[in-house]
Amino acid sequence: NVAVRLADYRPADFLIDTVALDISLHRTETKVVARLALRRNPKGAPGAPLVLDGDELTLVGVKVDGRPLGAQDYTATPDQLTLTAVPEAPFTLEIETRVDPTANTQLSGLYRSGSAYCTQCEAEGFRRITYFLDRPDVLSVYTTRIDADKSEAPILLSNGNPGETGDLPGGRHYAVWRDPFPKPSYLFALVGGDLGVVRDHFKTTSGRQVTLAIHVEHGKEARAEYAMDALKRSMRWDEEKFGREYDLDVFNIVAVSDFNMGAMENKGLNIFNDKYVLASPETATDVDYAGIEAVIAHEYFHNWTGNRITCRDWFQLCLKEGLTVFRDQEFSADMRSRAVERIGDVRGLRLAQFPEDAGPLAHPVRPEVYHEINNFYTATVYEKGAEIVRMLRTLIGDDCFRRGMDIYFERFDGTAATVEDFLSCFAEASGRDLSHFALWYSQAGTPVLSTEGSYDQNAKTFALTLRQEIAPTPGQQEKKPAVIPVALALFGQNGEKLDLESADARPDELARGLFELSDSTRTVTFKNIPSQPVVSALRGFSAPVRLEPAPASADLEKLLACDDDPFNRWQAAQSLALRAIFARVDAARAGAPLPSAPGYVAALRTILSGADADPAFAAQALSLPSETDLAREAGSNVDPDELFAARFGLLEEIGRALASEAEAIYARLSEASPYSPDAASAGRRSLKTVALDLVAAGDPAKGSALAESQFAAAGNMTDRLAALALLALLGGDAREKAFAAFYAQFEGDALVIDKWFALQATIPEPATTQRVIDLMSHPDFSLSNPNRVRSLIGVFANANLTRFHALDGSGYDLLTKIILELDPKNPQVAARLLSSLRSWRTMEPRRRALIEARLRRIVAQEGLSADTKDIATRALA
Ligand code: HT7
Ligand code: ZN
Repeated sequence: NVAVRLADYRPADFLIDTVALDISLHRTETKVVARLALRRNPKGAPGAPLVLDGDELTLVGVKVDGRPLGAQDYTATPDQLTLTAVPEAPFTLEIETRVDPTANTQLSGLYRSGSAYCTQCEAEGFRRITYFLDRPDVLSVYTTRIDADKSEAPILLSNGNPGETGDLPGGRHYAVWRDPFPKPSYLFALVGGDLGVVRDHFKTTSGRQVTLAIHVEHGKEARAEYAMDALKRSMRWDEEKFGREYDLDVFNIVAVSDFNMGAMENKGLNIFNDKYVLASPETATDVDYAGIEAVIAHEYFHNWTGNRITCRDWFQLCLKEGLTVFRDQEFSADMRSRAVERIGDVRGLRLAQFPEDAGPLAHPVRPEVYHEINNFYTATVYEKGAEIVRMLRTLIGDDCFRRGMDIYFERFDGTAATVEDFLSCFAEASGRDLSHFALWYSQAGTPVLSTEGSYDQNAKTFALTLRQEIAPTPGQQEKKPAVIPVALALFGQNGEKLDLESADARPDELARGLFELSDSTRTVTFKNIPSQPVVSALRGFSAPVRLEPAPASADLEKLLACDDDPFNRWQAAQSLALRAIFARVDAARAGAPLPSAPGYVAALRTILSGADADPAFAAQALSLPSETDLAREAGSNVDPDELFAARFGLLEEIGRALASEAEAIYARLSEASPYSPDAASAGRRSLKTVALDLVAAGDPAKGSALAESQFAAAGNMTDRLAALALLALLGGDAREKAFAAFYAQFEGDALVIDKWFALQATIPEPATTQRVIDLMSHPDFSLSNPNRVRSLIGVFANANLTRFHALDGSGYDLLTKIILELDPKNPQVAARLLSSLRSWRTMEPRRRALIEARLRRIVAQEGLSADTKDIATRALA
């Protein structure tokens, strides 16, 4: 694939005002007739030929203003249709193509999922349906007529509002859909199939009645009720928080089981991976429920941030994705616990985005070049993009932020906008020059923020120096200081919060406890500080940076006890845990006795004893950093075996020390109550799981017995899966019995069997690699289904560090073989799987060499897709 550069952006040479699609669904030969009303774009190149994008298309015929064109009038390949001589006045172009949905294993364009027909057009899937100006700045009004065999596809859906329907000869029928809102082709969607439906209604603030429908596999209707509830709550929330109403008469959601990502925000017709729609207490965990709520909200919120205002080009992807992630995070925070949501979001950012930003795939939130756009739906664009919007709100304040959003909606509605357009609204609302802040969009890499304090006993002053540094990233050797909002508090020796007084800061900074670092360093000297204070920095994770080094252990213990910022209380516990684990790693390397961690254990005891006040928070604070967290924090020379041993050793120490407290909590929280997915109940269940894990860490036999009975008696999937996860870790007969019982109970329920695959892939034992290989031959596994691939292979590669990184290279060999087999079928999923090797240079030398050899083998593979080649090439650069 050729490089596409932001600097080369030019407006399209033609505009397409209306699109009339006539689609006759057929399993292998779907007929597509597209009638396009075209005119020259006054902003385009005068006299330029009309060049339409295609991808694997079979052209049947072309007409201009109703006149069939001869072969001399155009050139057509499966990937492009060029008309050199077109009328200067507006004209209609009719194109007839054939597509084969059954052969479409890429799941982009028109394809089949089960017995249904569905589409996925973002980013460049529409060109797999018909030739088009398949770019987000060409906005058109669509009318779609679909016809199909009535028994095969009684339900026919597309974007917009429903129009005429009727029967046709030969057992076929048709439906017409009209979408009055101009949209880019990536938001087009179509579904045809025999599906069950759950219906509801929503009345907007201005009185519009909207019919809501969620279409699912027959028999699964009851499992869509939570999604429907989440949808209604999302619609209300967007009205209340952003003044945004829904704008069509209907809102349809369709759940399909074959989907490359989580869901898609097509106008009025969202298509979802069924994992993010279907839930029942027996089949879905609390984490699944929270995921459904977040993804339903996310796609719904795109109706304004993405659809009504779309992106000028794919470099602006963060404009819709970062902003919409920010909005869905805020929604979840309002629906659940704000503190726990923030901890979860930051954990997600550190898990996926920090390694991306620190490795060979690092790119700015708004990239400047891409070879394959599908590879830029990344944690950087989404999650770091959301953090930028959050920082903007932090810097200008809630009121200015809301005013800026109002200006954005008002000014750019119906357009394809840019990051500059977005920022201009906040500059106007706040009166601030945001040009320096805009660097967050163009500069890759995670800034490292450090604090250094110096207390003057005589003057009663405390001088705090903030410093930032950013390491070079691919293609960006020189870095400039970013604008970093640093939320700060100082605590006295007795845990009291100190007033902030200083001549070095603006009054609003002192009042808000929010200091802007926009140069490399800044020193603020605080007055009237009675004794050496404890610094709580980056409160609420006020910027997506690494704070290094963590405060001294004594300070962390104080913060854990007294900080009124729950995020930093949690962070203090994590930092203590990291210190304790790395002390064990260092001792093991030196052959020294392994140090214990009495301070950390005592802190955890305090958390346990106060856990009832906020069980969800306590569960987070009591949890050790994951092995992946440890690998990231180590940063170089990573040996997963060492990290596993040190972490496990500390867990055993904690489990033994806190056995009675953990058992008591476990017993108390095990009292039976009916399942409810609300955040408070989920919080209690997560604390119960942490308590059970602690009991097992201290006394595996006791833990195993408790897990076995919890597994057998569980009234919901959260408890059942938590018990199974523990049994999987503890091993032995109990494990195999439980896995067999689980399978027998849920056989045929693919989303639940995905959990069964995933848990087996995480077992940290040498036999697991062969187990994964064997499971790939299981009748329920299929390389064609992305959810299966992610559950078994994705989990093995990303969450089982010791086995995936086995020193004999067996884990890497397995991944390589799968990627090469999957790549011709579904390059998007293959490329994503390969991204699990992105941090290969942080491994210790033997593993590094093993991975490099596999990456070279992949890149040398003949016929490799553009998607996988792009990731492999950049990973090796
Ligand atoms: N905007 C959607 C992105 C998406 C996607 C991108 C590439 C290939 C397949 C895809 N499916 C969905 C989803 C979202 O972020 O809301
Ligand atoms: Zn999105």
